[in-house]
Amino acid sequence: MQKRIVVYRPLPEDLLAELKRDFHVEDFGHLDDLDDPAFRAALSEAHGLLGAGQKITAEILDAAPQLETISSVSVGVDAYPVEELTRRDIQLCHTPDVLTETTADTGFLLIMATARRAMELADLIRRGDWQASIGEAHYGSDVHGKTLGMVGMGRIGAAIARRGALGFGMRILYSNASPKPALEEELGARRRELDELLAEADFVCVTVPLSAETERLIGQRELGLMRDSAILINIARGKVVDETALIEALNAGRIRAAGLDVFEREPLPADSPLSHMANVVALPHIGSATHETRHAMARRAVDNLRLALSGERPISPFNDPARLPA
Ligand code: 8YV
Repeated sequence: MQKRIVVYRPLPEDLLAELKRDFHVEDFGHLDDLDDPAFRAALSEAHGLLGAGQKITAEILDAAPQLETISSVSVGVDAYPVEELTRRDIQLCHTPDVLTETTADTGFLLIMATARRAMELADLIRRGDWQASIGEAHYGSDVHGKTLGMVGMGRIGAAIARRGALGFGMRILYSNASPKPALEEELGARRRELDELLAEADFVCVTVPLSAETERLIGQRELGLMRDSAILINIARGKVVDETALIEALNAGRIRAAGLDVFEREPLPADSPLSHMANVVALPHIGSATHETRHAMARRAVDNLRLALSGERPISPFNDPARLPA
């Protein structure tokens, strides 16, 4: 009997066809509502689930009694109840590595765009307001030679730090649960307590995964420690930063600008001040969104799922249900 897979995020045609050769696939394309009755019916018989972005709850797992594996088309796993999955002996897989460099590019895009006020000044041209050579009121600030403070120094954090140190001659500080001696050696990076990093950095770049420990890690107090000339970049998850406190800090000039690819609520509500503040560059969660990388992520998710459902070790498992303590 073929195992059954439910897909709730669009997959490239070639990968969908590949999955269909080995499995019974029910493809829901882009599914916004996981309460959809047809999805729930499919879940009741599913052995594998492939998707991303949607919150998977214990209640959804109850509706999927045969489920063996969830393969997420993402590196972040904050949408999944990881302990609950492990307790139920369900394998969770994700897509690290293949998106590291693209997401680091996005981080650097935000560093450059905020520092040099690229969107604000490009808008000036769009409005037809470039009437004379620009003056001090429109100057940005340098990126090269400045201090880049990485909040989190995982794969993506390291890739941004590498761009900063090797491409732009930046001094790198980082706060991370564990020291990174190899990166200290390679990039001259220095580990700091978060408070010290916030006080010293010209750019504070958040790359930590969202967890109970990191939710609202950057709040009013932390923003208050930053220099008034500093710029905050968030490419991790919106909830790592207290958005209300951020808006206040930006409005009060307590920090210079923010470059944001992620928000507390996504899509960002149109009436959010962040959507139109001059000192904010807001992107619609495009961290990994290139043709090449999204295909590579889907490829990895399909491979993970196929391996796990065939009883083999997936390429990038997130949890380890087999090693569950009794
Ligand atoms: C995607 C991401 O947007 O991988 C992640 O964790 O945040 C992004 O690459 C994600 O797949 C959400 O759909």
